[in-house]
Amino acid sequence: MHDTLDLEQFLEDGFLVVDGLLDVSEVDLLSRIARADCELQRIAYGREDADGQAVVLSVRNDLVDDYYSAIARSRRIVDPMTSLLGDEVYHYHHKLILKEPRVGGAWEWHQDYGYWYDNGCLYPDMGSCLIAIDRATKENGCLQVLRGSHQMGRFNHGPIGAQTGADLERVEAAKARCELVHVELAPGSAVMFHANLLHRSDRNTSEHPRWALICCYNTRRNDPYKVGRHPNYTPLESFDDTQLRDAGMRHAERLELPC
Ligand SMILES: O=C(O)CCC(=O)C(=O)O
Repeated sequence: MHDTLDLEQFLEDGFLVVDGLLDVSEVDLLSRIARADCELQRIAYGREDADGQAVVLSVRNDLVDDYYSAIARSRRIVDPMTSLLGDEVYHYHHKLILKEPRVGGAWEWHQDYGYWYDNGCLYPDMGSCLIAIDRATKENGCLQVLRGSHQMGRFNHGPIGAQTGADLERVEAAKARCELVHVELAPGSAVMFHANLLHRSDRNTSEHPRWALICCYNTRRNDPYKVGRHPNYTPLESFDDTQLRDAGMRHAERLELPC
């Protein structure tokens, strides 16, 4: 993960796929925890796409003693993110995307920096790691990206449905120049992507759910100049594999799940 080739690829494409970031038992535990987690359902909310179909998500700014937070702290993500973004990273927030069969809405074209710019982040030196909980395919609305579009800088963003989307005239021009990639992922595999990468996803028209955990990071030197919707710089204690496993077991025990 840390060799020069991967970094060059990330700088060129704006994203990097990491197969098997979580192994089969780890992602199975994540899936069981998320599906048994009433609190997750309680705080989840919908954001309607341009056609009025809602995509459901649950966002958390704080790191607590649970499996989602432990994954966000995992060195398997934090170390490569540090290399890819070229600075110490801190946890900006994490979220679960709950795209349900037949009803899960689309995400309109956007850049995450389009969302985060107004939070006082002066640089686009930010990134996310999307980890597939369920297999992500074209049919269930996997992430789509425009390869290399992060090099175009930030587009203007405005309302589309109940979401915030990138200027569609510019998106069309970007589509004519950049390859559209459907990022299909096996459960446990991940894609790390730059905050200026244009991305979207389709509605889930399939019979299969498409849940994912997205961990978002900001860099230390990009500490927001004002208080925004997500945290300012806070040193991130990263976790080794034992700490990750132990956090998963504690979370499963609290939910009374067999580990
Ligand atoms: O999971 C997806 O389809 C996209 C989510 C996304 O783009 C976001 O949360 O900013």
